[in-house]
Amino acid sequence: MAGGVEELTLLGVVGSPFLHRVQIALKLKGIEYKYLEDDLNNKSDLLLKYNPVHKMIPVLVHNEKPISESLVIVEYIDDTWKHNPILPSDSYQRALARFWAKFIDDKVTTLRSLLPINYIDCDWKKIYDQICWRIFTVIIR
Ligand SMILES: N[C@@H](CCC(=O)N[C@@H](CS)C(=O)NCC(=O)O)C(=O)O
Repeated sequence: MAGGVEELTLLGVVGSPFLHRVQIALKLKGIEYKYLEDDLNNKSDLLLKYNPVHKMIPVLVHNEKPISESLVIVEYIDDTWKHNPILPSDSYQRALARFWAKFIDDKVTTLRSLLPINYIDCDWKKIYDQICWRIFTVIIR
């Protein structure tokens, strides 16, 4: 917003690694924002309005314009506020950074899908065995 006050709101849920990724980017840039905690069991109208495709947090709303997908948000932050760059300036190094970010995303999602919804009362030994096996199959692929 040229010359105006920036309005920055972040929708999230405490404990989400995807939210933390965005929060770290904003912290590195020293940018102030308003945080709104959502409830994934009862998603807010704001979340459904701003991320109608995936209905997932995090969503960054910059001057009424919503951006979703944590990696897309981090790149938007880096593009919009140029100080303290997050991605390297060299295009090959940037490609590598994107490669590893995507790699981590894919693996986190794969591992998370193994966790039961009610993981407090689950059989941890069984879960541990499944995760080890899954990591093994990913590595040898
Ligand atoms: N690829 C997305 C993943 C975001 C994601 O998985 N968010 C979870 C919380 S950690 C969510 O909103 N889940 C709600 C749902 O699946 O309905 C990103 O990087 O932002």
